[in-house]
Order: sequence, then C-alpha cells, then structure tokens
Amino acid sequence: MVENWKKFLMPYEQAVSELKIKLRGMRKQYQQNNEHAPIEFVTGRVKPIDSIKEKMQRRYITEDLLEQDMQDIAGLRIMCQFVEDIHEIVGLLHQRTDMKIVEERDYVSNVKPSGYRSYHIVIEYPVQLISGEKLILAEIQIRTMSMNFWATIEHSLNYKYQGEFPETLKARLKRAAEASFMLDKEMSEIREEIQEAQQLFSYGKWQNALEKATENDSEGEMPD
Ligand code: 0O2
Ligand code: 0O2
Repeated sequence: MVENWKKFLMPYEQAVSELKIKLRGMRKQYQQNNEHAPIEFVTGRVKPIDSIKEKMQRRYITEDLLEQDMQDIAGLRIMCQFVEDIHEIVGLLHQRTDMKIVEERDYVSNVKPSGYRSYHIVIEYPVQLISGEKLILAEIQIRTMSMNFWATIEHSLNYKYQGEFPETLKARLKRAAEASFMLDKEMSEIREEIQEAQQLFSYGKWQNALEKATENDSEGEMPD
C-alpha cells in the first residue's frame, strides 16, 4: 500500500486548489463583463483515502497503476443553470493551454441507465512542485443544478443501499431523473427571458423601476 498517503495526495490537493481558483475566475470574468455566466458555482475535493482504497479493490486497480487508472482522485464540479452552459464550458476548457483534455464522457446526451446525467472531462494538469513539474489527472464534472440535485440524492441513497436499490426506489429515481430532464428542458426554452431578467437585476434597473412605479402610485401599492 502507498506508504505515505499525505505525500502522495499533496500534488492532488494543490491541483484541486489551483483549479478551483481558475474555474471560479472564469465565472468572475463573465460577471465583470456583465454577461450571463455559464458557471453558477464550482466545488472540488480530493478523494478521501478510504474511498480510494475501496475503489482500488472494486476496480482491481493495482498501486503501480493508481495514478493513471484512477482519474478522479482530484475531482472538480462545475454547476450551471442551463444545459447550453455545459457545452459553452466544454468549449472554453478545450481552448485552455494550462490543461490537456485526455478523455470526455458525455452522459448528458448518453444518459446512464441509472438516470445519471453529467458531462465528464478528464484532464492532465501540471502542478509545480519543488521537485519539478508533475502531471496529474483530474476529473471535471459539468452539470446543471437540476442534474446535481438528482446525482447528490442518488449518491447518498447509494451509501444506504450499496447500489442494490429496491425496484420501487429504482423506478422512482428514474422518474425523478426524467422530471429533472424536463425541468432543464423547460428552463432552456425560457432561457433568453430568464437571462434578460437576470441582467436587468444585476444592473439594479429592476429596483429603480420598482421605486419609480411606487412613487407614481398614489396608494403606494407595489407593482405586479
Ligand atoms: P460530501 O457530503 O462528501 O459531498 P471552498 O474553496 O472553501 O469554497 P471547500 O470547503 O474546499 O471549498 O469545498 P467545495 O469546493 O465547496 O466543495 C467540496 C465538495 O465538493 C465535496 O463535499 C463534494 O461533494 C464536492 N465535489 C466536488 N467535486 C467532486 C467530485 O468530482 N466528486 C465528488 N464525489 N465530489 C465532488 P464534501 O464536503 O466532501 O461533502
Ligand atoms: P465518488 O467520489 O463517490 O463520486 P470511474 O471513474 O472509474 O468510477 P467510469 O465509469 O470510468 O468510472 O467513470 P464515470 O462513470 O465517467 O465517472 C464516475 C463518477 O461519476 C462517479 O464517481 C460519480 O461521481 C459519477 N457518477 C457516475 N455514475 C453515477 C450515477 O449513476 N449516480 C451518481 N450519483 N453519480 C454517478 P465515483 O467513483 O462513484 O466516486
């Protein structure tokens, strides 16, 4: 077994911290330009040691192949409002010169049998250590908030049932995944309207309009 886990995981910790800053920086740039940000929020984690060990057993990954065969020791998640945002982010990641995309799995178009949807990108990312540069793999999962809600619930139920869901629960989760898909579809259809409203809101125009409407109303009633 890995003798010094702390030492082994250090470059992964560094990669997750750096990538969180970089991805969150992308969101900030959109906001500064007062444009719709395809990134709502970003999270990240280094896989806990127990989960790494469990996955090594489950996937028959030997220690010498750990770095190349376990692609999600460093994991980032990008949450978006709309499905269209996912594709915009994928395009942005392709353009970057500070990481190399080595694998892509599109579970947005190819939904998993469980109902899981998300876009996975595996990158090769260079971390600068005092001993020199080290290339590590990291997995970026890109999903809407609706997909994230479903995945989080299903993931926690997995802990309870260890993947062996009773049939009724499985069917319910499938229905919930379809409902989540419908929600994303509906939101996409009114996307332009939502984005216009969000832009108005961020300019503070909405508040101004509200104040004016209140001033003009002798009864002092709020507008609809
Ligand atoms: P749980 O219950 O295990 O999900 P900060 O920079 O301070 O804002 P912080 O505290 O380092 O952020 O954490 P961050 O980045 O907000 O989010 C950590 C959470 O990211 C974890 O939750 C994970 O749920 C989630 N996460 C992000 N990417 C991945 C991934 O690729 N795989 C998995 N499994 N989870 C991911 P916790 O805290 O571990 O709680
Ligand atoms: P964690 O940290 O518990 O989330 P692998 O990456 O080797 O496990 P595969 O099939 O090559 O497997 O990769 P895949 O399916 O692209 O990505 C696996 C990760 O995607 C999982 O990590 C989950 O985070 C997520 N995922 C995939 N399928 C599902 C699903 O049906 N439900 C949920 N909730 N999440 C899913 P791990 O390994 O489970 O680790």
